[in-house]
Amino acid sequence: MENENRLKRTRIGEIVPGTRVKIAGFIENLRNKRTMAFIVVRDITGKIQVTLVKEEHPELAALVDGMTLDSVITVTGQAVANDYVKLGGIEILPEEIKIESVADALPIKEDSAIDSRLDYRWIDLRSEKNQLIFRMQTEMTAAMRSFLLERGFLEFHSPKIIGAASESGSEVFRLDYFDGNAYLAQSPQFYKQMAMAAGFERVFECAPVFRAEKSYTRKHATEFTGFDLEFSYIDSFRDVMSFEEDLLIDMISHVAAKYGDDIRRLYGIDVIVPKKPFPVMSVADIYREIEQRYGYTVPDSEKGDLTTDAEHLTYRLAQELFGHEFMFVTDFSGDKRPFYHMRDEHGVPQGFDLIWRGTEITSGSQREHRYAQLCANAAEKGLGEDVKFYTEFFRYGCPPHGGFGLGVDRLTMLFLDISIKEAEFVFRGPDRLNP
Ligand code: AMO
Repeated sequence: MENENRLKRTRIGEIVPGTRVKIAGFIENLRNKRTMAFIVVRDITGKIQVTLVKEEHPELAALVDGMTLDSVITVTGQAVANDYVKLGGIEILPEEIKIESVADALPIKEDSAIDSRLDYRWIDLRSEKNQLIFRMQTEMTAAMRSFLLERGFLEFHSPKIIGAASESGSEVFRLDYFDGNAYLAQSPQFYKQMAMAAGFERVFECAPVFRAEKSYTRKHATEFTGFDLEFSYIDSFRDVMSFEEDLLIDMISHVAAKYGDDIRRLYGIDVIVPKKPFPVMSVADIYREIEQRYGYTVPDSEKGDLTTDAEHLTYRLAQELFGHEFMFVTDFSGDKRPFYHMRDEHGVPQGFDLIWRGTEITSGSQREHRYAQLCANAAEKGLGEDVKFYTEFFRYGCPPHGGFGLGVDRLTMLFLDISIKEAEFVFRGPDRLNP
């Protein structure tokens, strides 16, 4: 009995036939026959069949009668090779079974409507297909984190409760803060730049971002995870673009190596490692090309920026002209870009968006680090007092710098061709605050 207690749990994917094991997981399938019972148990690493000959273990046979699908059990027994067993040719012959938790009948199925699935997200997430989303996402952020740490970046943690509406003021959530108000950060932008003024030189953060946007699309959430970085002593925003290319190539190579086969098997999508350089086009050139090639004319009110339709067509263009999945877009008009982007002598913002598979995944730029110019840019946008705490960062010396923000949920959805509702662990949208 002492030995029994000491047997450690083995994850199903790590079972070696010919050994005695203890496994635990959810009941995926249950066939309770007269003389035999077949229980398929699932953990995050795989599935295995437990084969019970009832005559040999009448006490276990009685337990099986109380089992339901998705109940959680622990099984101790012998792992044996058996060519007749479909699941990896291994089965467990049980000596002991413990029912850890009995499940009620499940309220959703894999093909239930997305909103019902989100109501019961923890059940929805039990499938191999959905768990792959988060295994892949873990590889994505781990690869980017390693890439940056190897290059001397500091990981920092900026506040999410802030005293002034950041960037523009229109898209922030306001909350009660004791006797006054506070806001939820819509980007770590100002704090990334504060770190540059602090002499940190290279920083990144992977953290929640809040946007009070009433958008009901495949790609908008009110809370998402931003992967943001910033670095000093650049000569141009082109340095920032080049850095992002290297980061993405490295990250996508890691995802392809670790999960490329699973993504193809479960989602039918190839992970394609992009080549450097990524194509670059100005907004004006893209508009001209998509008008000529696809007959799409951007509405006047949107001129100088990319609409969602234009983003989709930009993907088509990237493939037709360059055989590439990515496209950097530059030369946006000044009134469509934030005041902290550096402008050239013609007033053109020194920044970019990056489009992958037809969706924007990044905005970035060289920042305006000269105090007087920055204040002038802010004033031009009518943002005087609101951003004063931020412009102060630049009064006491600040290196030239730039950076970008990547949407982690957007990257995830584009890898797998799913909506952002499925790409987030728990989606937050205008109508969704639960669970
Ligand atoms: P931007 O506002 O473009 O730039 O945001 C950066 C990236 O975040 C993702 N994103 C979103 N993802 C899900 N739901 C949303 N509502 C949403 N909004 C944005 C996108 C986007 O490209 N401070 C700048 C970044 C910088 O210049 O460093 C910023 O926040 O992938």
